[in-house]
Amino acid sequence: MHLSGPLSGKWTVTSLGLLSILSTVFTPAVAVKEHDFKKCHQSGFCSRNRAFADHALAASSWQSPYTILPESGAFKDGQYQATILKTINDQGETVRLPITISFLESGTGRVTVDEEKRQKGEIELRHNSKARKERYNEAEKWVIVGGLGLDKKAKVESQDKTQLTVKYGPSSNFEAIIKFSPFSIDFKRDGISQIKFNDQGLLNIEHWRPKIEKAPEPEPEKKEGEETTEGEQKEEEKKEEPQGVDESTLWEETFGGNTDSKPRGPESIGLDISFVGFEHVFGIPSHASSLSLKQTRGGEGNYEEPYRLYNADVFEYILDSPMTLYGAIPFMQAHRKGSSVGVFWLNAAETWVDVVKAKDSKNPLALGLGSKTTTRTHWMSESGLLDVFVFLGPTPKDVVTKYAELTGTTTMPQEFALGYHQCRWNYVSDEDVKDVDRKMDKFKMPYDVIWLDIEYTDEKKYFTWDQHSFKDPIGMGEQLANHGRQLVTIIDPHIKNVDNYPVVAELKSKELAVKNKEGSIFEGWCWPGSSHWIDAFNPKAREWWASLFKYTSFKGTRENTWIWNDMNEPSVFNGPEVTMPKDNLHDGNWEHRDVHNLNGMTFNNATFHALKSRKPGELRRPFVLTRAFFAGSQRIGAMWTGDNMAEWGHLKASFPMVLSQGISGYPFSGADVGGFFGNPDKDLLTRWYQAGIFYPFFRGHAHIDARRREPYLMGEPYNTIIAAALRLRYSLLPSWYTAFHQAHVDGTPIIKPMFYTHPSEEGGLAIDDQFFVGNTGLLAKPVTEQDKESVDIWIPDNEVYYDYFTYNIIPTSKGKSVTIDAPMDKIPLLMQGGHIFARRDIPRRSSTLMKWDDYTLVVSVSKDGKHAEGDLYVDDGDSYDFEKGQYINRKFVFDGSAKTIVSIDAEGRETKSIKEGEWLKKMHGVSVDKIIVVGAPASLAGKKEVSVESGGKSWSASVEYNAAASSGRAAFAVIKKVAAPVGADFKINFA
Ligand code: NBV
Repeated sequence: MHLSGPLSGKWTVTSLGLLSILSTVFTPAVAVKEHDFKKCHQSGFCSRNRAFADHALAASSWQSPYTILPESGAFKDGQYQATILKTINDQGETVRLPITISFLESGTGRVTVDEEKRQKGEIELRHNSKARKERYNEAEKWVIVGGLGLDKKAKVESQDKTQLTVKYGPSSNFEAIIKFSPFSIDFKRDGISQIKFNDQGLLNIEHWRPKIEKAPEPEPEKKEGEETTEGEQKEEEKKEEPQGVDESTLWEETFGGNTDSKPRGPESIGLDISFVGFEHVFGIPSHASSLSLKQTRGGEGNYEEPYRLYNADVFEYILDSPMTLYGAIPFMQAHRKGSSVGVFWLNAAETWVDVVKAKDSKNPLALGLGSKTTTRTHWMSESGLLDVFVFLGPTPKDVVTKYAELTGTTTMPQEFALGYHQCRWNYVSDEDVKDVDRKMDKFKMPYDVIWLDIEYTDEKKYFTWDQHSFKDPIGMGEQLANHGRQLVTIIDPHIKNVDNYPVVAELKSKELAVKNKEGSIFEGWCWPGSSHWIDAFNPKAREWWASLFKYTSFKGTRENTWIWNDMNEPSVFNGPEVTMPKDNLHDGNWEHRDVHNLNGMTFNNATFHALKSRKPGELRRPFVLTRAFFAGSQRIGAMWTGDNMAEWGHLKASFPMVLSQGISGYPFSGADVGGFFGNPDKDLLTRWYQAGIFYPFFRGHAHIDARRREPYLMGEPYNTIIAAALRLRYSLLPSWYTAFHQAHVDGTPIIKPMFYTHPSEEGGLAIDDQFFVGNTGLLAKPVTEQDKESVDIWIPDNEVYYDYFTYNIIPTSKGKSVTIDAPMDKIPLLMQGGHIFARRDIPRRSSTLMKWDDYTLVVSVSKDGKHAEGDLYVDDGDSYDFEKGQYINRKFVFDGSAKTIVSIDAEGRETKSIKEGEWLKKMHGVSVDKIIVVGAPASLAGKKEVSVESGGKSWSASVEYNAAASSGRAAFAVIKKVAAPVGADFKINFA
């Protein structure tokens, strides 16, 4: 049986039986069916929380029903613990919500609210469900890897009956003013409010309650044409709970023919978080939206819907939309000139976020002059704890690094993973793969990895091969290895429910699959037809999963085989919103509802660990790609933005998306080059390659129905142009790797938006189509529009900017845009003065084959001619030996006054102190061999040679100096045959 073209309606199938079943449960689509996914009003808790907000904001006398019992509070060792009382009815009945406010050593604040179990309100499951009767409290276990140490120096500065003020943070300049009644918190830095919780009174913790079956009230009889009077309306409102709850959505909910049994009833949490004086908020990926988030409660140019975070298989997604996509990171940064702050909402349930911006002017006569905008956000999650981290900056980098301290940083990748990946659904046989491999060579197009989509398997049974088409996977792997290349095979979480498939037999017999609400194995539909899903929350399931990847188990794989995890939202064709029923059960009897957004990460994590144990004694960095993700997924591998389309709009949308990933702690990201669905024309594909070389994860991919589009098929001049783009990526790989290392160290984004690099320049805060690459000073703005032959690049500062290719000095002015010509064969790329970055210039087939090549340094001298500096980080790109000091981390400094270029250890390590392993020893033979000085000082003019000193020896290197040209080209010098070992200190003297 063989399926192809399943989503376009063009089913070719050898088993009509399966086809007819599948097509009834999963109808082919042309574009995302928006109506397959909920809008806020179709999600009970979202609409209730929005209604709650409307009610609260409309009523002038609204008072939030949450009060801290002052006598319940105690502050100890950096932590304040108390009980919040929530008044739940007019009779003054209350429920108790324990609150913990932690002040962490890093200066991060954390507010956690749980619900106390009560005798009376003790949760009674309404159905025969085995679901756990607690608010989900294990998200932390999956997400947080550090930074929870309490700040013992945090202290109560003042306290009275109404409030408590805690001083904390690195210089005790942070403050949390906790008001008791109604409960609210004002987070200040240097005495100025930055973030406020419950300032609008939208805190809403839907307490557990028994369901009281009410007999339907008879409608009061009305005469024809009679309308409800205002007075009657008010009476109606009074009958509701003080919070204005609409009870119709509290219990069972049905959407698209699926009913969610909701055994625990309503239990959502909602909170307003105001960013005081901030006009821009960023983050909460993934959405096909702008980097600076839009308002979501209507009005011109705004969305009507909140941003939604509910991992889903939203193929052919629409652009400029707050609709949910495949992954979720509930982290938000707010930024204005002089301040950056952020919050991390640690909750893995379905979440919606409303964003509203309001001008607040202290002086009503100021007519808006001098008024500030405050962004008010409203967070709503379906279940679980209220658990929010607060970062007070003050810089974007501070916010990002503090977030990374909690959730971890980008995994240090396999070096090959930074090269180009060639994918399609599907390469049809091992011969096909080998042919593509040869053709890429023939057309001199470097690439590192070729990918196999689901059709390589025997009827979608993972860990098997289609014996007819892939007769010799090992031979295929060997050819790739001989060219320094890798293979990635797809493994999805749905396991085909069929006889004679040992994988499913074990999954069942060992009871390692996700269960349905009754506690029996969950069965749903996906590519293989009837399937079960591994429950990677279960440690035993992860252990078993690891056993499947051993070279001896997954036959046909070898050292250069790696894994792609798709469909792990999880995608369930016949499930609600194409995913799993929320009342399904995971390990520990947690409902799927509680953990949905974590699900994909746990599966991806299981695969990551499986790859680490494929062979005893072999400890290499795994490479895994995931589609679904959550906060923390950055520690595992790369993600991509899913099933985009071969349209210019999708190319353009990819940059805000990738930038958003980067500032949300998960920079190892990219979009399918060429667009997954459809057929890009040659211009679009070429522009997409020129743009894709700037995605941290750079992969071309195509749908099974799309025409073949390997880059060499484009013909001239496109082939040459694409090959040049690929070469540019490859020559800059040392700088990309260095940027990845920085991301690994502290969570720094790999490509950086203007607000991040130039936080004080208001004109750049919303720009999301240009970016700097790592610390190279390379400023790129890919062409993303049809027939465009120029781009306008916004210039953030007074530095000099050189064209990357011509060395022309670009006439720029700070805060203004400059037009750069960009005919089809030109990539708009500028070099900001003041940087040094490394390249490897020898063209080769793959990154692996460049391993021992010498380096070129490019020095782009600052405007004043005096300075440039940069870094280079190198390690073996494969093992974990870098954790034991087996790496090279250099800092290069050009000093125009001293007339020197030096290389020193970036961390001040004594080279001799490192016991060198094999790789480091071999690196003695690798040099910095060429240095190109752009904006070269006059002291290099007329020089034929300069002296090089290293390791107590000195020698000379030759110089070619080119004076500035009337065309605008800067003076530049090429220093050749430098022969300075890359791992050692050196000094070049051009006095
Ligand atoms: O495995 C097939 C595809 C894959 O090519 C794509 O990249 C994924 O995002 N997969 C989705 C399943 C179905 C796509 C319509």
